[in-house]
Parts: sequence; structure tokens; C-alpha cells
Amino acid sequence: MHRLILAAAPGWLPPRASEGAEKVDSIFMLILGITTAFFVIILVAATYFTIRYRARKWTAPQPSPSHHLKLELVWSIIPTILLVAIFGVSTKAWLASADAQTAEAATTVYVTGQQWQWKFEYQGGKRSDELHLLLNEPVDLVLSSPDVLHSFYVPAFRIKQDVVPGRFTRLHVTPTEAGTFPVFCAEYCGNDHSIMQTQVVIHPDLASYDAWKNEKIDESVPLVKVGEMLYQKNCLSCHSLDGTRKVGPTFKGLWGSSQTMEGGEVVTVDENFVRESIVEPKKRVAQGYPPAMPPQSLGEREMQGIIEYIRSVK
Ligand code: HEC
Ligand SMILES: [Cu+2]
Repeated sequence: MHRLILAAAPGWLPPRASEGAEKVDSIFMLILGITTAFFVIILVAATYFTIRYRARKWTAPQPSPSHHLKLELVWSIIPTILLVAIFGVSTKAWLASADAQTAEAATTVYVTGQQWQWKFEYQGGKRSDELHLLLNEPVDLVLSSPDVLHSFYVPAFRIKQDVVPGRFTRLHVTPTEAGTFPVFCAEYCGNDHSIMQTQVVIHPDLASYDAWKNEKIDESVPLVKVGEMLYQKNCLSCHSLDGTRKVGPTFKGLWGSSQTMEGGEVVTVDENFVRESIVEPKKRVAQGYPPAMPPQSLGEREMQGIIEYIRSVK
């Protein structure tokens, strides 16, 4: 039955990439169908009555017939039945997904939502800024936040889950479609809430997933290039290269300059200051900026790379 409804659904829904997404869509289409039907019926009736019973000339208000029992029963009972039916199918789908939540998957990925980015850490120590999953492999996402309320929203999974500071929330997901799908934050979480986006990459097979998991930064890539790639991935949203002020100070002309910190201390931007800014950004905060930079854990070569890159941005 719900396949039928879905087959009729045009391609305006986002792609579906998880178990359970179909179910959500079929309920959505069902509710949309019912509400559209009533919208049309009520509009047509209202228009008809407006014309049919319009006052042709002014007359004193007439006492209206006060009661029509049959009619009132009909318009109370039909919506009640529909409401209970919608509640029934929704609850059934919700319980099925809640059952899935209690199942324990073989793989766990820790998801951190923080102002203003998503971070993913996998068993075995791999970390990434995009969520990488394997097709048809159930996974538990363990979500948490070190700062404020966020919401992990993957339209293709039909999942929107609040990420609450001070508490872990587990989400059980089985990806059913290889590809790349957007991830958003769906809970307004401050200034740059809108840039809090990333993507989920679903690998079609274990070989591709392992290749990603084991990939290291190629040693033959020159340091400045390592830094540039890292910049594009992790820093671009907050630091410009052309002098524009974003969330953080621009990298243009930053290297070797003197910067005033909150509290008045003046520092010269050198290797150690850059490292400190990345590892412990809140230790010294640039004057006039929010302490909004998330600490980053970089490998030594990436650290050297980003230093080399900042040095190159004149
Ligand atoms: C979410 C936004 C954000 C991201 C992402 C971010 N930063 Fe920052 N960064 C800031 C803000 C805000 C400041 C200024 C406040 C402070 O000093 O902590 C800052 C300060 C800095 C400073 C010190 C500059 C100064 O004038 O004192 C350096 C160096 C720096 N960031 C490097 C990086 C690098 C490298 C990356 C990527 C690996 C990065 N940042 C990613 C927001 C961000
Ligand atoms: Cu957020």
C-alpha cells in the first residue's frame, strides 16, 4: 500500500538513503493527501456557499437554525477516525524505529556538534569532518555537544535528532544508498548556525570504505599544499584569505604580524602562536573576536602544513 502512494510521489522529496526513510515518506504523503483533499472540499464549499447565500439586499440578521445533529456528528466522527488512523500509523512507525534504536550495531561513530561544525570520530582513532559510512552496514551514531543545543539533520535519512549538551543520544542508522548527502544543523545555535553543514558519504563497498579509513596524507605532497587542503576543509568557513572579516581574523598578512589579544597582550604570530591557536584557541583570544574557534586535533605534518600555508598568504 505505502509503495503505491510513494510511486505516485513526484521527485520533489530528497533522495532516500536509510532504512525507514520510505516509511516516513509514505506517512508524509498520506497526511498530505488527506489535508489536500479537505483543503479542496472546504474551499469549494465555502466559495459555493458564499455565492449561493450572499445577501442580495440588506436585511436584519435572521436567527440561524441552531442545530443539525446529523451534520455535526458527520463532521466530528470522520475527522476523529482520520486523526486516530494518522496517530496509529505514525506511532507504529515510531515504535519500529525506537525498536531499532535499542538494537546494538557493530560499529559506533561519535558525532560531536559544536559551534559551528560537525566532527566525527570512529573506532580505531580515525576522525573526520564528513560522516563516512558503509552501505547496508548498521551503525550507531552517538551524538553529543560540548556547548549548546544542536540538531543533527540528514534529510536523506529522514532523521532530525536534537544534540543536547551534557547527554549522549544514540541513533541507529542503516544506510541503503551509496552516495553523498547533505548534513545540516536544524537547531538555531548562534551566529554561524547556517554554516554548520557537512555531508555524509556512503561508501558502496568495504574496499572503498577501508581505503578512506586508511588514507593518510601523502608524504609527497608539499607542506604548503597539505596546509591548503586543510584550510579548504577546516578553516575556510571562519578565516578569509583576502582581508575580509569572517567569524575569525583573516589569514591575509597574519604571519609575522602583531596581534592584540583580549586583555591587551600583544603577540607576534609565529609557529608557536599558530599551534597554540589551533590546539588551545581559548587560551589567548584575539581582541574583538568571539572565543568561537573550535580546538582542532591535527597531525604534526598537518600542523606544519597549515603554518606553511598561513605564512604563504601575503
Ligand atoms: C568556527 C570558526 C573557526 C574555525 C572553523 C577556525 N577558526 Fe581560527 N579563529 C576563529 C576565531 C573566532 C578566532 C579569534 C578568536 C581567537 O583567537 O580564538 C580565531 C583565531 C585563530 C588564530 C589566531 C589569529 C589571531 O589573530 O589571533 C589562528 C592562527 C587560527 N584561528 C587558525 C585557524 C586554523 C588553522 C583553522 C583551521 C584548521 C581555524 N582557525 C579554524 C574561528 C575559527
Ligand atoms: Cu548547531
